[in-house]
Amino acid sequence: MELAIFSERPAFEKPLYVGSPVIEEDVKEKYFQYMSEVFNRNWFTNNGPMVQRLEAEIAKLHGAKYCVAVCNATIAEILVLKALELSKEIILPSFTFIATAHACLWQGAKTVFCDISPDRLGLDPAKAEELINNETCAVIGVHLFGNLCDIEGLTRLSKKHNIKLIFDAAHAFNCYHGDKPIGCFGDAVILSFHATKFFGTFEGGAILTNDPKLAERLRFLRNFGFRGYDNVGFLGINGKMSESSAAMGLASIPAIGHRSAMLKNNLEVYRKGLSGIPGVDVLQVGKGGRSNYQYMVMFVDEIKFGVSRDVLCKVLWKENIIARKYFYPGCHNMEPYRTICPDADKRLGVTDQVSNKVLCLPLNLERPEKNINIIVSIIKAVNENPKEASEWARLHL
Ligand code: T4K
Repeated sequence: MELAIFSERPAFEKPLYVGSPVIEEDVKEKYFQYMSEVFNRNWFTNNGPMVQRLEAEIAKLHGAKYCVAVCNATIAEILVLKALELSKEIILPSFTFIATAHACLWQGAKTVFCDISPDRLGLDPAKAEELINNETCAVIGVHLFGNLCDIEGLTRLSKKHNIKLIFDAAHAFNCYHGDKPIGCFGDAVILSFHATKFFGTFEGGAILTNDPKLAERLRFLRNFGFRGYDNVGFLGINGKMSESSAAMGLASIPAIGHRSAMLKNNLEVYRKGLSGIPGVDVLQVGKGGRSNYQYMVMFVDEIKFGVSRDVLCKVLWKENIIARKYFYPGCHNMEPYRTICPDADKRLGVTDQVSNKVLCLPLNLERPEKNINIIVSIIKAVNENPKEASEWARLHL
């Protein structure tokens, strides 16, 4: 292929985004139907019937006794930490979206960043154990990109040291560890229903738990702390999910099987196309369980590929392929963590290596055989023309 950076026109007329929602026609139809019910009922939020139905469906899908729906996963995480009164040291990966760390700080806890294992990109339990002391109150395992972190290792660790175990499962809707859904593990599991997620409600999130007391407390906390009318029991917040979001969730549930199959197929097209390009590796997903295949993640080895991940990313953007470096540069390299955890980088070798190589590509694409193969051919062209690509990137800083 002629290197497209030499041409004025981008390879795609419209930008292709990572996490771009593709909402099926039958989902849209069902959503409008549900919304007409909502308008007829004239009940729009505050634990409405749509929210309650969605909670029941999501709890069942994930093998959890309770599901508490909220306005987004960040608030979900803050509420869990608050409900469990976790305000000392919390061990978490730095290789995650910044919300995981922010939730700890909003709750007044100390963030202790721990390294990840290179295969699953999840918290390394052995390294986490080295960071446990008398102040440690919890560990947060993050299931990234539809892969699960080491659930068994972290469960053993939390039991051994009697600390809480929370899973940030923002990317793991409908994922399984072995033959068990993710809601069977940990003290609480947090889901995100952001528009860019596999299962979206525009904005939204939920907490799964098997602990009735925790579920009850979370319900009060998401509603300002009200315990019935005229009585507030503790410091709560407005974390409620609207009926409109819940309607979108209910309308989307029947589509999840088809979505996973479509994403899995697209991932396979990428994998085949990219195999054989030196210095490019595609993240394996779904080993040891079930994935939702929500992200296409690859790693670029600068020496073998010929140019850096950043140069490749820049060329892709020029072609309207809006690749993302999730989760570069790691939370510990961003404020306020860079200031409050200045020594964290000394123990985050794998995190640094991975975050300097990672690149997510748009996956939710129609006509994958055509579109993904165009993306692959651009990556090949960069690999075959490293000098030209680097020079172009240098001039377009
Ligand atoms: N834990 C983890 C591990 C997470 O990844 C996240 C969120 C959370 C916790 C917190 O969940 P929430 O509180 O959000 O429920 C995006 C999402 O906003 C965020 O939810 C997500 N993770 C993160 C990985 O991605 P940004 O800052 O990258 O968003 P933005 O605006 O750059 O959009 C991402 C891409 O999606 C772009 O390429 C454009 C495209 N897009 C976006 C929207 C909103 C669309 O195509 N359509 C849309 O409607 O954070």
